[in-house]
Amino acid sequence: MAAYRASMASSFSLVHSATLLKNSIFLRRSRVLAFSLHLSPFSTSSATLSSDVLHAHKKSRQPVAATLLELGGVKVGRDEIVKDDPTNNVPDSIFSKLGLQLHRRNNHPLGILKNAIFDYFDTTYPSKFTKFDDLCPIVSVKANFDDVLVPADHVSRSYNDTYYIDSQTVLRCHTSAHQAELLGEGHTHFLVMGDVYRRDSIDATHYPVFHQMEGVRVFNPADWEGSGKDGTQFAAEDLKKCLEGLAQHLFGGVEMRWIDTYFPFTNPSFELEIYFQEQWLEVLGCGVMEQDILQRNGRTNNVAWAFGLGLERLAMVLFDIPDIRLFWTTDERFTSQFSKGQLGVKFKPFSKFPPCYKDMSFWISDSFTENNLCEVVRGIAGDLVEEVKLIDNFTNKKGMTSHCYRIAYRSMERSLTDEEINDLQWKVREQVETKLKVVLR
Ligand code: FA5
Ligand code: MG
Repeated sequence: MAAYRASMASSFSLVHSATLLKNSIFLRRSRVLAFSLHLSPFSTSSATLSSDVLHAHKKSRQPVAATLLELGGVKVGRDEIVKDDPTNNVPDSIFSKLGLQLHRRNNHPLGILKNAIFDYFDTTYPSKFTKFDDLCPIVSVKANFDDVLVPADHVSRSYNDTYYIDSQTVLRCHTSAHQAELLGEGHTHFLVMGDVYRRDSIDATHYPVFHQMEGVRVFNPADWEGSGKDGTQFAAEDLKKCLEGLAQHLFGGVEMRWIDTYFPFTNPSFELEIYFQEQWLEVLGCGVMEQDILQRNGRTNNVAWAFGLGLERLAMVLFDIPDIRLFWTTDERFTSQFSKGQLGVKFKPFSKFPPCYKDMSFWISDSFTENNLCEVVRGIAGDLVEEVKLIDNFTNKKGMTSHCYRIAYRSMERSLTDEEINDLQWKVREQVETKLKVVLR
């Protein structure tokens, strides 16, 4: 950790701002099935299915074909996760990421960051926090949403935002899916690190699989009595102190600010933003846990704080990683730059290939959503797609709405040929028309 300690004394600055009440799109799910993922950190499971792997650079590690994932002794087949059923919306590109557990690789930026966060908690609160990093990402709707009080009509529950295996089972969309279960088991201080899944837009900071760390700390009345504060105020202050300390530990000099926000499971709720690449980047959500969650799990007289931190966003800042897709590359020119315990080593781009832009205009249907479009594009282009951006939007006199999207194709590893891109774009146009019921212009 010496590598980043050096900068700690510099420009740490915190701007407290109580502005915007933004509605965050988080997710969740419920019971962990009776198994947990136990793939070797370098297993690529069914990675042969994903187009990004098919297009991988020659030097890359080759995937091992497998149709079964071993989940804590229980074998789960692709057919149980990717089903041709209206209650299932998990594509092969997502299935191919299950069980990879990038956060359990000590030489991967996400593993290095996870270990550094664990270190911070071990040092600051010796022997206090129990750590989990291999809880199964397949959870119940109850665990993901109900148990953390996500309202029945909340947008995060929709098929547009969450990957459903069936109507009662999802791929967790946040690590908060484990809060209730762990509280119910009697844990009062815990960290949960895991892969989470969301249907989302496509750009440099959004990817449909990413990693979160959940933290929960429960207080007893004795902790806050005598402080002159009520339990909520005490917990909120402790939470901010803890996370500011973590940011100091990881970054030293970085500009950040607190934003008041809303989550169904905390009140008050906050987000921490870090200034990166000339904009404010939201890196975590947190707050004082709703009493209902504590009470339902046997903690009647307690107060707790909770946070959910996005590992990729933090790692991008720490390691200077410009695009979230890089976390998934097996190109040695990326992987060889990182090693265990080396936090804050700056990534040196091995080469920069030009992007290729393709525009596509169509009349949308009522059911059109950008997430569905992104899913189609990813399904065809995999990690060759860098961004999908709405660049024009108008409604004509007849009430028909036209959208124009610009798709940026760029490989992180090699140059793409015109022929290859035209072929991808052709397939995208074809599927957009058939699957999304839009009319191309
Ligand atoms: C949540 O997921 C809440 N469960 C966090 C929380 C936990 C709040 C406990 C309160 C108490 P949110 O949707 O904002 O919140 O996601 C948390 C973080 O995950 C974000 O700040 C961001 O860093 C990261 N994140 C969200 N979506 C993506 C994405 N598509 N790609 C990469 N990182 C993402
Ligand atoms: Mg958010």
